[in-house]
Amino acid sequence: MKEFGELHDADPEIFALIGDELDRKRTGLELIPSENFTSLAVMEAMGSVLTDKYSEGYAGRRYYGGNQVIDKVEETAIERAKQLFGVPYVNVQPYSGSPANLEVYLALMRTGETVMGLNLVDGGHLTHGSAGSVTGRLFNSVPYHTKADGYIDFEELERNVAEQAPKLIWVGYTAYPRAFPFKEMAKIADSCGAYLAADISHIAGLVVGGVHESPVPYAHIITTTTHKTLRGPRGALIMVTDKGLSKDPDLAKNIERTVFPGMQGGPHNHTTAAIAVALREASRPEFRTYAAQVVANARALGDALMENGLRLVTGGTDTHLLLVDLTPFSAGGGLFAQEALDAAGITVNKNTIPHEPFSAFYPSGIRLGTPAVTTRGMREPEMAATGHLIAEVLGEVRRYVMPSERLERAEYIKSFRADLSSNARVDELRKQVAQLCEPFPLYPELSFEDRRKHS
Ligand code: DSN
Repeated sequence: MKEFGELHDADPEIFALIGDELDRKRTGLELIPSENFTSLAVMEAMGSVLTDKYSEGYAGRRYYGGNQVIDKVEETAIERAKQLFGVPYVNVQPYSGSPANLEVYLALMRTGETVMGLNLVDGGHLTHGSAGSVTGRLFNSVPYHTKADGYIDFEELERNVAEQAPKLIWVGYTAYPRAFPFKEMAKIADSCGAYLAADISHIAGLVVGGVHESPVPYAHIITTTTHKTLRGPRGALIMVTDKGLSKDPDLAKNIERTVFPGMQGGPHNHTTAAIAVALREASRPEFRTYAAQVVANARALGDALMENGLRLVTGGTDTHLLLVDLTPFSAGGGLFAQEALDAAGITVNKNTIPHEPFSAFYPSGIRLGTPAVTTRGMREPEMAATGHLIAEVLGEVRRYVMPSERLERAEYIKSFRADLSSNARVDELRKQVAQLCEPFPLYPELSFEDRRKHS
């Protein structure tokens, strides 16, 4: 039993809050597709003495003394990542996905050069050139889009590529429920000599688990966060492929210099160690079973949602992720759906849908995924039950329609929240959610709960 006694005594306030978060997770369905539950081994590495050490530089080339052990930790993480993904170069130091992606730009491009990534509203990532991100301000961003059916519009992309000759094209998405089209994107990037960077943050676990095609033969550079389907700590990797090194033999060196000293200081060694642990876990045969179940669960959840009358963007999924289109009953209704589901113990996020008809701030969809519930041990029968519960909760709020008049929205949302807090059916559904979770105990070894009761 891990009782966190030191934390309990030193800071009862934070101890209690961590206990509250554990309760929330234990009694609810975690369906945010970019979240997962790490192993206790990963958490132990994160909570280790490695957090105390400064180690700017790279193994054998550090600016501080005392890095003999840290060098081995970092080399272990690098070696495991190289093996697992099948690439010749890996940098394990990026603090997280957004810095990793910015480091790719800064290694490859001068400001003002052209980048193409999927439009944010259509399922792309902020760092792929969106206006709100520094990547959209430093570089000339010409986004590509999805068609009304939710699939990528390759014709538009090919036209723009021929006209604009981008330096960098991103393939990789945060709200795209279909297989990432590495081969098609490589053909387009190669046609104009652009670098192709695959951001596989969402699907890295599916790639190493053998249920999604690998970008390695197609991309020059691959970035990924380590905490999504890969089930590691919050961190990131930048990889260079053989294709990347053939295009530019200095690519790995440039990435390395850009990460440190270009953008970052001391690496987070506790995270590096936890990444190494997660990579070892992901190399086991059980992880392949896990990855296959993530996709099977997403399909089962999608089927259940559709059987219960909900519409999915593209009509389904190839991955861990589903996008529900709420427009049949509530354009702009993502907020109502997210908050009602939250009240019922089902965690999702409101999300834009392709050709979003309302607004990016009040979007018309919700995004769901199965990595966390699959880690918890849930399978198709639980996904069928989850789909039914989601449809029931949404049924409770489908009468709410976001006012098109901006000034009316705050009052309308306030009254929605008041109604929701007294909705007895949502309370009842919350109990059913907790019952569904009960046979799948989460972190049973952690005893925050008991200590909190006795404190
Ligand atoms: N915030 C992540 C996601 O939820 O997809 C992307 O950075």
